[in-house]
Amino acid sequence: AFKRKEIEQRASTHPIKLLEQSIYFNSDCVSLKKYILRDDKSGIIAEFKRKSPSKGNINAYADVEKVTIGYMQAGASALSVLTDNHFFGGKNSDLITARKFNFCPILRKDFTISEYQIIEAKSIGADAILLIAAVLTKEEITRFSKLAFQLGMEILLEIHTQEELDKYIPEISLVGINNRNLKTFEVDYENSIRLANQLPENTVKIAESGINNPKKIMDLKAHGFDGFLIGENFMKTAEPEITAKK
Ligand code: IGP
Repeated sequence: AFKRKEIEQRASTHPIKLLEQSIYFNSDCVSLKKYILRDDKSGIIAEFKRKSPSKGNINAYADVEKVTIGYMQAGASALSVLTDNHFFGGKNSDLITARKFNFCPILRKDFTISEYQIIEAKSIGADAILLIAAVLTKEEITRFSKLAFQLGMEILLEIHTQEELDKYIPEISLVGINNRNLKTFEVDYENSIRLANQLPENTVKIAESGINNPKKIMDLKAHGFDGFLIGENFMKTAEPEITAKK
């Protein structure tokens, strides 16, 4: 509910007309799918995350420029930047800064529940947005993806359960399977592998959350995952950009 309030507030100070004048709104996006599938890259989407509901403070005052440049130098395929403030301490300006200093796909990580946020994502320089099946209807997923595609962005659809799999639509080519249950914060890889096996062959499969060592990446890769979304394991250290290199 407060997400809606927050959006309403931003919509009054930053109306769509203004967003549409941003240079990023009028620029082409970089394809997340292409970068994940490039074989000279790790498949890792490195996430900039200041705090989280499960862990509290992770690295509240981290420097976006330093961390995101370091992530890319360490071999990440793409970046994910949290812009939700309430739960994750993120802000739109974090993504804008990441955009200024990096040429690579950037995923805007937020709880997207309205069309306004999709236009906003494009205007701050995002190449892809996350849609969380747990909080959206299939109709909303269809409508929101259509708008994102019109703006040249891609969708990463996040699922965690069998029921959420029914909200998948074939227009979406990237599916994220969250290893972590957003309600209990429990991490379950078996669940992710089971769901991945049920996705169409041609979807790009991203394993999300709780990944904290190279062996897990190898395991998940062997089970058909193409991409790996990693935040906390990098961010919890004083120098996330150095940890990512290891
Ligand atoms: C990253 P981790 O455990 O590596 O920090 O997880 C990412 O998967 C996680 O931040 C995430 C998330 C989300 C955050 C997955 N789905 C939805 C906000 C909203």
